[in-house]
Amino acid sequence: MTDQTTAYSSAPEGGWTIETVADELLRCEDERIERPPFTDEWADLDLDTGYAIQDLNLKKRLDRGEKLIGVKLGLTSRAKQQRMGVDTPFVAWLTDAMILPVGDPVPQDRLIHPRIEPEIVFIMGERLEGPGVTCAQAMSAVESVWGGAEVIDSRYKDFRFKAGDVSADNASSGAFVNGPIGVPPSELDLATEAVLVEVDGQIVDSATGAAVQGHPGEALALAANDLARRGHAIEAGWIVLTGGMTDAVFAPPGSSVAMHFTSLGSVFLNGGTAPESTDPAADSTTGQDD
Ligand code: 0L1
Ligand code: MG
Repeated sequence: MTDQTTAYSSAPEGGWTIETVADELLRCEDERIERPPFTDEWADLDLDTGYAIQDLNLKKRLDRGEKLIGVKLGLTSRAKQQRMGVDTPFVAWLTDAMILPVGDPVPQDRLIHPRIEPEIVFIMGERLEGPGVTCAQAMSAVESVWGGAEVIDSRYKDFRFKAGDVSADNASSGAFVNGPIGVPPSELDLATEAVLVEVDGQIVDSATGAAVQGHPGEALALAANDLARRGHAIEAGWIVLTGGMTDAVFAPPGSSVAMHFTSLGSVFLNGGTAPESTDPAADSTTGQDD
């Protein structure tokens, strides 16, 4: 893990430190509370500081029994970058607590304002370690390719954040589910693999794999190279979510969302039911907050 924790802990800004931001983000996640971005008060909370916070919270997740199972990329497509107003792709952690079993509804009882986005997903056959990894090298380490859906959930009100906020927040991690078909990467052209996003019976968006850094393998290479900077590699057997191909769609209770891939099958998700809340005014699970 990075030693930035020590570096920043003695220099709080706006009263926040790496440790207190990490604690607050996990508390917001556990208690389903949304809050303003920390950069409103801590202007120097940049991407790398966010990574230090993310790493600290990974340690806490592992300490409480979660297992590290892979990584996810954030903001690898123009659609996502434009929507969120942040143009820096970045990497975050996946643990087994984020797996959504096929057929389960969106877990509204543990999320604040979930949104769903289609993803090209890799399962790694070999370890991949940067720096200097190319797209071709990255793809040769992939065992299988899947279509998937990520249920993102920001701890920030209205999903308003800067790069440091969102990297600290583990890239709005919530849950993810893989589709029904996994194929060796040699069996399809990932740049032209398309997805249609359907909400309540209407097609609302579409993209191809090329939306993700020109090719999802580029995103995988980016992840390996970025993680190398942080002292990590992508391990064999890990799952890699390469980033939302389109903007994410709301997933309120009662909604029905499907991601239809050309060759990788369809992923269906239903919005489930509204969680019980003791404080309805604080319950933001409709997600219609921006
Ligand atoms: O909340 C967000 O949209 C940031 C995470 C981005 C996830 C992605 O691009 O796949
Ligand atoms: Mg995503």
